[in-house]
Amino acid sequence: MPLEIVRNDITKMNVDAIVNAANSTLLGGGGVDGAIHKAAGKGLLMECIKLGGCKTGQAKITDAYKLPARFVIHTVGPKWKGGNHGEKSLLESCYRESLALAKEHNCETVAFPLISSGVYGYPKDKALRVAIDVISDFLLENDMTVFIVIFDKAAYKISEKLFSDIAEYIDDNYVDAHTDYSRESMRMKMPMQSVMAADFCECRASDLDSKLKQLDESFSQMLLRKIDEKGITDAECYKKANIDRKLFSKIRSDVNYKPSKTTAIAFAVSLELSLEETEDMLRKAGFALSHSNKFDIIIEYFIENGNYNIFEINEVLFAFDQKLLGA
Ligand code: AR6
Repeated sequence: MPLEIVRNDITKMNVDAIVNAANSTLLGGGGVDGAIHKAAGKGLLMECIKLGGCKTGQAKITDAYKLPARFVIHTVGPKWKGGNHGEKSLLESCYRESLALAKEHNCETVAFPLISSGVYGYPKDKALRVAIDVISDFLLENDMTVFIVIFDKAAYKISEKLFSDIAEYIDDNYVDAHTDYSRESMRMKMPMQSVMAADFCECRASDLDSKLKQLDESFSQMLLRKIDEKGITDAECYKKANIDRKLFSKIRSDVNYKPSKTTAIAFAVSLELSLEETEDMLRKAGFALSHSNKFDIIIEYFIENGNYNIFEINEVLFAFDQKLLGA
């Protein structure tokens, strides 16, 4: 998945580069900066001393010493002063500059903390939005896997309004899973062997043969047809779906490819399919949307509201502890 939101300690991330939310001296501090310096060891500070500081919105790169990563990219986020002092564009610049440095050093995987959202006081939901917007724009043009590392999920929240809208939508639509369970167990009580035997007798071999010849369009065929109908390129489609190129090529070349449910939905979202079309596409991959689980209801909420921004959907799925869309 090109952009992933994960919960972790960034010093543990096994990636090409981790990004440090530093201060303009680059000589260490508290928060994530302190944790990175502590885990990397003295060598990092020695190299940072030679850099001569860094301006807000800019970034500099060093080795990562004892960290599992290869590089540390140090960037200086803005201090939050109410939002009218250019904080947003400075924060955007932190992400852009860091990504440019990562690209220059051929990094394939990069992990960011939520820059400025701790000591510097940038509201976490706004900081996350900036991170997602800049990174997803970058990924439209570049192949890289980028992680946004959320450290303290308790403190992290999506916008109150969106959260409560979705919570309400889930309340309205959530069917107690027990209903499904009891239906399922009823079905299991049927004498399966006799049902199967009877079915088989009724269906002679030649019937079966002709039925097999009338196979419906497969998932992969529908996906390629929809890409053509929408007049978009393959790359536009898989990037908007947060799917990497290799997986897309696999699907393209295998007419019978069976995607995971999250991959199938990611494509439906990137193609901006209606709910009905989404269900059709899911059926082709052997899945359905139901009101028995939160994941499906959240997806339905976004499609019904015509919001096809996969990164926003993932932000909400993350907040509700659900699997994210993409590969
Ligand atoms: N892994 C991932 N994220 C972390 C970790 C960690 N180990 N530790 C904290 N965070 P902050 P800032 C999160 O304060 O706001 C320093 O003293 C944290 O929950 O580290 O940019 C510098 O030297 C928060 O969401 O950075 C500067 O003086 C995010 O990282 C100043 O703080 C950023 O919090 C920079 O402040």
